[in-house]
Amino acid sequence: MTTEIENWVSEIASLTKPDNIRWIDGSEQDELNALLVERGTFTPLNPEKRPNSFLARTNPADVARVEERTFICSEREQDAGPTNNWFEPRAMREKLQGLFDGSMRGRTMYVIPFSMGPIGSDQARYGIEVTDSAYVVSSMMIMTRVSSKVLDEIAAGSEWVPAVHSVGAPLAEGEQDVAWPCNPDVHVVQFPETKEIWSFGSGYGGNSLLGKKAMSLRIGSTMARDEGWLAEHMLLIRITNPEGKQFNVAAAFPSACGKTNLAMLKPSLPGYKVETIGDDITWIAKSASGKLKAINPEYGLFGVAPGTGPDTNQHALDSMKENAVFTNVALTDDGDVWWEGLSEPPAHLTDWKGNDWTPESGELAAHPNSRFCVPMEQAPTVAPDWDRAEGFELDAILFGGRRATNVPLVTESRDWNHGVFMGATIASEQTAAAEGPVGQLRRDPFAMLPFCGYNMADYWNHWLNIGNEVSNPPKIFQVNWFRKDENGRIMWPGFSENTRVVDWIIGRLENKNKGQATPIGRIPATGELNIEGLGLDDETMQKIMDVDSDSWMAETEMIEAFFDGFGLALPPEMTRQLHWLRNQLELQREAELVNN
Ligand code: OXD
Ligand code: MN
Repeated sequence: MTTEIENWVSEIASLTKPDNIRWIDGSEQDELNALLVERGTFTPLNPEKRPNSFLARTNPADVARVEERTFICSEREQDAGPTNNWFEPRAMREKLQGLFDGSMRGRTMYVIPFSMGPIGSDQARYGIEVTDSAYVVSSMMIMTRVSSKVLDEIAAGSEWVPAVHSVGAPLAEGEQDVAWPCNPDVHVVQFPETKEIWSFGSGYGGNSLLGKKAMSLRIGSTMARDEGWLAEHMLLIRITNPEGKQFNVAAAFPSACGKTNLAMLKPSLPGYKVETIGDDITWIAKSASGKLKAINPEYGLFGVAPGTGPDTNQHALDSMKENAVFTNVALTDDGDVWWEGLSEPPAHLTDWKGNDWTPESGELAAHPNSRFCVPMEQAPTVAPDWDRAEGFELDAILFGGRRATNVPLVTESRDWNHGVFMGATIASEQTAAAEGPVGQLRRDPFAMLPFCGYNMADYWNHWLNIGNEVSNPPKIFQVNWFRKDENGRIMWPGFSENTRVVDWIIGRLENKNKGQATPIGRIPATGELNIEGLGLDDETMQKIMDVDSDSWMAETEMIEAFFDGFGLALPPEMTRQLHWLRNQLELQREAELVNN
């Protein structure tokens, strides 16, 4: 072990003042789970129903990522950009010193060496998280590769990211602990220049499992900018078509927009196979052959439970049959888990807050952001070689959002730069994964709004550069499963039937489908999308694919206003793309006038 790490650990310990320090090597899972049961943090589930699985109930105030308490502390405010909460680094350090001073009193400080990516891969990056939460240690063991081998890699000269986490609930002498200690003064802080993470107050997922959003995306994106790669909020799958050809596809969707479902897609068309490589985060680098190659830096799934059922994602259900940690779902009377969307509601449950629940209660039994956490290997769809060190060369990148209007089922970008424009302008109706009003449209560029560790406009510029530096970049598409008709009904059946969209995309990659040019990109030509057996009439298909010049013209106004927020940092290419789009819409409008 390096003295650098030892010194850092003692420095954090003298600040936080834990009762003791425990170095974790990855072998402690069972012991910690037993401890969590003893403390009441974990409720063991019925082993006959779900072996070696547990339910955690958080404090009802600690249930989601807290974006307004997430800070990017770069030296210059403009380097955080208008979409991040910037805080002056020295002032933040002072604040953190106050918050963390004595914050681990009465607790054990765990030291977790972890790797994002296969240990030893040139795409892997290492971190050390210290935390006073055994729940965090147990979850980190599922979500990352926790191993003392990481210390060897660091000793051999690899860089590492220091990550400090405390629930912020010191225990006085003899004070009884609560099942879910936390502190309302949540701070999730990233220092991009020194590549450090400090998180205080929350034990919940993205706030406390610091390998995930904090390291793999916020700090990851700044490492990627500096080192010439991309750290993305994307799933990663390998698709085999009926001819046996394989295609690697990454896809970015805002949180809770069906990413896990696509990652484990159960194909509805015969002869297709979809294998899961990752469900949330993808790191993309340039490959020697002029393509982009990708890995999943994570080691487990941390998926939203509600809405997961036999019809929507049987594969996800199969992944959590055992060795699963559930957070904030409901408990059945026979010691198993339940959430809205799993099945018909049972007559009685214990809800996510620990209260009695019946269908008449008029409340959700599971929190809408409740989660399941399982090792990646348990996904029945996992690619046998999912964690190969060399990664997967990308054939296509998809951008999605939850759009009731305007955005067709699938659109292919004209080229890389247009694809970056598509990624920059995706929007989604707000979901439950973050705090805030559900249902409002929010622009979520690259699904990275809460996760980009630097100025979003500089990030777009980085994307433009990366694609133009390789000879054979992936093709970029935009998809939208969620378009609604005038009665507010989602028109496309979605889920397994999204295979049909994948099928069209592959047809484009193979140059078998021609598509049809529109001002916003290429959509399927009539008859190209296989809708056999779906019972969708021509009129509905027309509405699903429609590109309406007037409402798109209005959308360009919104995009322009959004872009204006980035001031001079906005890459001129984005403005050029916007002008191009407007010209095309004008032309379409004129053609419509002539035709009518
Ligand atoms: C997640 C998220 O937890 O995006 O993956 O919020
Ligand atoms: Mn996510």
